[in-house]
Amino acid sequence: MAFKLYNAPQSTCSQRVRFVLNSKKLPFEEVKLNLLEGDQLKPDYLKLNPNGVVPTLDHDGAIVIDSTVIIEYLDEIAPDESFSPEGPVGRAHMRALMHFIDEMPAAAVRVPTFNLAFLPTFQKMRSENFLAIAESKPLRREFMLTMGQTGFPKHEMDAALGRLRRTYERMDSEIERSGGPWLLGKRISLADVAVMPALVRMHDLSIADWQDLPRVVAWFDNIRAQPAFKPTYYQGSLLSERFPHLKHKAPA
Ligand SMILES: N[C@@H](CCC(=O)N[C@@H](CS)C(=O)NCC(=O)O)C(=O)O
Repeated sequence: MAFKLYNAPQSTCSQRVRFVLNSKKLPFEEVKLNLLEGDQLKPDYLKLNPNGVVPTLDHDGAIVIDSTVIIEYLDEIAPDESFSPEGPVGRAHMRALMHFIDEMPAAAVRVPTFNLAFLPTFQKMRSENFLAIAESKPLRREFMLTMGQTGFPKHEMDAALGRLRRTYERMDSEIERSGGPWLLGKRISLADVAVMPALVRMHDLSIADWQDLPRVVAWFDNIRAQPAFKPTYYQGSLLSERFPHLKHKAPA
C-alpha cells in the first residue's frame, strides 16, 4: 500500500490525517502545499480536490478527500489499532460527534487563526490581489470576503470563541458520560482525533479556555502523550513556530 498525502504542516485538517497514519504506522509520502501562496488553487491540484483545500489522500491511485472521510477510510482499510467502536450504535455516536466537531470547533477555529496569524500577510497585499485570491477559493470565498483585509470584527471573534467554549463543555459532558478518559470511553476514537487540532491550535494561540474543566485538561494531556502526536506535530506545524509575531505569546 502506498500513501501520498497532499497537506500542509500547520493545517488542522491535515493534522488529523497525519495522526491516524502515524498511529497506524502507515508510511506515507508527504506533499507539502503552501496555502498562503495558493498551491491548493492550482489547476493540477484542483483536479484531485475540486474544493481547493487540503488534505487529499492518494492511496495507490485512489483519491480520497475531506479529513473526516479520510480518517474513516484509513480506519476501514487498516483496521488494526482501530479508532472506531465495535458496535453500530457506538459508531453512530462517534460519527455524530464528528459532525458536531466539523460544524462547531473546526469551523470556529478558523476565525482566531486567520485574525491572529494570517491577517498580517493579507494586509500586505494590494486590495485587488486579495480580492482575486478570495474570489478564486471554491470553498472559502465568502469566509475570506467577510474577513477582508481588516479582519473579522469583534462580534465574530466573540462568537467563534463562544462556539469553542461550548465545544469544551460538550467534551466534558461526553467524557463524564462515557467514563473517559476519551470522548467515547476507554479507547481513543476518531472523534478524539477530529477535535484534537482545534484544541492544539487554541493552546498554540494562547487562548485555551478549558482550565476549569479538569476532564478536558486531562484529555489534552493524554492526547499530547500519544506516540503519534510528536511525529504529527513536527517542526513547523504550530503557528507560533511559523509566524514571528505570535512567538512572544507561545505557551510553554
Ligand atoms: N472539510 C475539509 C476542510 C479542509 C480545509 O478547510 N482545509 C484548510 C486547511 S485546514 C485549507 O486547505 N485551506 C485553504 C484555503 O483556505 O484556501 C476537510 O476536513 O478536509
